[in-house]
Amino acid sequence: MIIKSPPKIKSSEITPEKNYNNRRTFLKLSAFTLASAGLKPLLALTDDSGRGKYASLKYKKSRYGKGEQLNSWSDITGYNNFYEFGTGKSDPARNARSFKTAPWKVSIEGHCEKPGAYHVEDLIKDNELEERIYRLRCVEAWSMVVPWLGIPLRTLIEKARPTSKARFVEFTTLYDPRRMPGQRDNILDWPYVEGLRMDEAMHPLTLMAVGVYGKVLPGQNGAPLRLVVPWKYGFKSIKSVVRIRFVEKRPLNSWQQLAPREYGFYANVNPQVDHPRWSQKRERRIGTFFKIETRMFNGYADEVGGMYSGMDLKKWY
Ligand SMILES: Nc1nc2c(c(=O)[nH]1)N[C@H]1C(S)=C(S)[C@@H](COP(=O)(O)O)O[C@H]1N2
Ligand SMILES: [Mo]
Repeated sequence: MIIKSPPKIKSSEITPEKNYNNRRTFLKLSAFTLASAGLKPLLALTDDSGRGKYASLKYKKSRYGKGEQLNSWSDITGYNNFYEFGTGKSDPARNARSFKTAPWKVSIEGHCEKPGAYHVEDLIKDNELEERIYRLRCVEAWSMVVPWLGIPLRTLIEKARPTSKARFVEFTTLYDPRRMPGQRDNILDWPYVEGLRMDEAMHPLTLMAVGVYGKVLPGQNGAPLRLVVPWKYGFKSIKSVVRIRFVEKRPLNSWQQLAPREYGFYANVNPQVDHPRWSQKRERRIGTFFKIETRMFNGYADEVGGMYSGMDLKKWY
């Protein structure tokens, strides 16, 4: 993301103070509870340092993205947006190096029959993983091709048994400024929040990833668990998720909250709808020189277009 013009809005000016404080307290508490509960170490997905050695995972190949030219490991793990670890593209690789992601629990909440706090390795078993090669198109008009390892979010949602009141899914990143130094600056109203409509969340392309290039996700890519929604701008693909909540109302995602004229809820890749400060018609594939045309829904229109038929995509950007 580029933050030039508006920023530095205090979160207290946007969110009613009371909500804001409640949210903070809740997340601080849960981080504290997890850290002090003496949870069993994660074996399947991480070594016991919490990161670093990246044991190879078991996974099956899938049909997605065959024939695409993959970006390199060093592009994918060295050029990142993860503002919790700094705003420069090379900051996350440096600052997330010592980020401990084991143990890690994910809280499933809201309108569902099986809420609870789950170890990440109980939610996603490594023998369930598949490789999905997806294009990732950042709102800043660059892109990459990434071999993710994950499971469809749908699989996880079905286990939670959402009720008919669940119309949207809200995702929240860890809030812990001691471990995520970027959260000491008021760039966004931390923690980072994202959301999907239920049909988008249930779409077979929507992935929860725990790995990349056959290895456990490095910190800078959103370890230990991150969302991947390939037809939407990259900011929808929230990293280091600690909470998944089934809600009735459309969640207010972090970038929309910061700059609602620039970033919407849907954030579908759309070359026809420019960002107010730059064109979205073309993109630069990281590692290449010439720009390429951006495709509607990032090239996934056949699969996902139907979910938006009849919607004015200029209005619902
Ligand atoms: N929590 C969190 N998630 C985030 C971000 C962030 O700053 N914080 N950046 C987003 C943006 S703008 C992009 S383009 C992608 C980048 O993912 P990658 O670094 O794995 O390529 O992560 C998204 N998820
Ligand atoms: Mo992005």
